[in-house]
Amino acid sequence: MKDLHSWIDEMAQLCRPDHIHLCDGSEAEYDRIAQAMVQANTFLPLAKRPHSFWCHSDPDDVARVEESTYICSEKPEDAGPTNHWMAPAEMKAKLKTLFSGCMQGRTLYVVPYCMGPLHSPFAILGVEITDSPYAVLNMKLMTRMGQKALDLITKKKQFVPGLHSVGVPLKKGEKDSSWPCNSAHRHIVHFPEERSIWSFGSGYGGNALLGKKCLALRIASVLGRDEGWLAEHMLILGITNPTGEKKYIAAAFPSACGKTNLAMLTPTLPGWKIECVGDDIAWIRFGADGRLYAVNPEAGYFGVAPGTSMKTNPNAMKTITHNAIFTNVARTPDGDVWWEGMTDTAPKGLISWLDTLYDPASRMPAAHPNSRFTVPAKQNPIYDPAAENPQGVPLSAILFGGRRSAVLPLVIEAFDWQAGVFFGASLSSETTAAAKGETGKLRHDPFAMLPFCGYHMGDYFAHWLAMGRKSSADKLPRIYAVNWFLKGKDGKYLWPGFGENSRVLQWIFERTSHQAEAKKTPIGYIPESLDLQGLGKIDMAALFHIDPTAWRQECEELSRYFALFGSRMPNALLEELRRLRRAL
Ligand code: TSX
Ligand code: MN
Repeated sequence: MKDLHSWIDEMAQLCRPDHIHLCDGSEAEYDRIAQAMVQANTFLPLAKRPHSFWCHSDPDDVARVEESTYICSEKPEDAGPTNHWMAPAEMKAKLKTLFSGCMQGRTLYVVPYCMGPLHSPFAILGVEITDSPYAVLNMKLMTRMGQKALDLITKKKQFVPGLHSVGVPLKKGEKDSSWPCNSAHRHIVHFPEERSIWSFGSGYGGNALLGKKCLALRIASVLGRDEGWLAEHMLILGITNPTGEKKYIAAAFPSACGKTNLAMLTPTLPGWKIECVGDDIAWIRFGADGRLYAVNPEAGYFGVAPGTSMKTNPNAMKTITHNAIFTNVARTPDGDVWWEGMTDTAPKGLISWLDTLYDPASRMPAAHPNSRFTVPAKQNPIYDPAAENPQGVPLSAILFGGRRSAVLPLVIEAFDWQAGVFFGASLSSETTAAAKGETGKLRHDPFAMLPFCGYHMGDYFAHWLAMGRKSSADKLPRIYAVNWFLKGKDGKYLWPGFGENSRVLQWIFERTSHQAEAKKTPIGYIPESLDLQGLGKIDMAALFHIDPTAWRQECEELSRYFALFGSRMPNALLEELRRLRRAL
């Protein structure tokens, strides 16, 4: 592994910053950088939320950029058909040109960080070099950042290097913009064999906070493949029944399915309790007892704001009352934040995410649909006591969920691990207005990992199958598919969702300890019954209807999709598909 100081020197010579700042992660450092951002007009302190700031990005820099995201493995076939690829040497040459002198007039921040609890066997160390003070502060909230991580890096002589620049050098005396970025030359690049990250041109979210999607998913998925563990796009929650028995569940959902809401669920079932380990990423490996254990590598939430309210997610609302950064939300004249769905009606005198007086007649949203809050996870009132357990938490169940208005029932249990891997590989979701492109179109997103797998997705499926062969059925978590989004003939949602999902979690909880009955269907096991006490009329027949014609079509579609992965598509999953076809 590279020596930290020689790497910093090399990158500084390439980027030519005016100053270099090695981050210690202290509160004082956070406050100094935030103050400078207030001076520079990037941050606005929020009168209604202590130690919190509002900011907005360039309108061209509002989301991850999949079209500019690359996996530069030595061989193109190791990146697979679902990733962009370029030969590493060619990409390196391109990047060196882009990064050459890109930090002139700026400060180069060295951000040492740890993903996972500091002394956990799961922990992975990283160093992000960035010229974005916004990235530094977000990394402080989202990771274990600073001196302690640096000490571990020095001791272990190991870290994942990540270079990031907004890509806008400043001439002497030139005034900076409030959100510098270089949208025309964006590159989010991963070198899986070298285990390094280079990100140019964007200051937003996953493009700039390299610990999150770049390290904890794309690079970590490669490490997991090589070392026999899993890096997953999953929430982790703890669930306790009325007699005090506790279990842990991990769940993968594509975007716009309410992953953060489920991670922080307030159960409507009396006596049940849910606590939050993580809302986005799970690193999962076997313990000595043959069970799978999960840690959340992150230390904060970078959550989508719109739709978050005291009704949909009271715990998130209580988490973001202080020490938060709000990006691209609207703000009120009295120094608070607002977004669509936060309250039924918009406050008067709103300032939109673009920092102009909001005109409700414009029919544009006041907050950007991908606007975010960044906040420390430990502020969550239901932060799980075991969330920082260095050994992780033992998983009893793994859920795969999508937004499907038809076909997929409310909940279904896989016959076994292999059938569960088939559930994961089959995951798809209907697009919403929040994403660009056509609304209501079915998009495949196997394991909710399509944008985040750092290698060939066919090999990834094979890795999941191999993990299942390392233990026994009684020790492995049971696997479920869930779908909160079924609609009736009238176009209305059939299931109330949100806190009522605790009724589905109850069935799953009890299934994993042989306390609940199930009926066998061609696809898997469905509940014999659910506790529906206190709910209005629920059309259980529609929620659990399995339409053979629709399922045959689903099989046709999956067969076409799986063909994309060619010879790397595991036979076992094609066999699952054939078995399902026969059973229908
Ligand atoms: O997050 C959601 N969850 C999971 C909650 C733990 N959402 C929001 C998705 C967008 C991010 C849901 N939306 C859920 C859900 O379970 N279900 C639905 C669909 C739905 C929306 C509104 C109602 C019912 C279902 N009810 C009324 O409008 C009264
Ligand atoms: Mn995510």
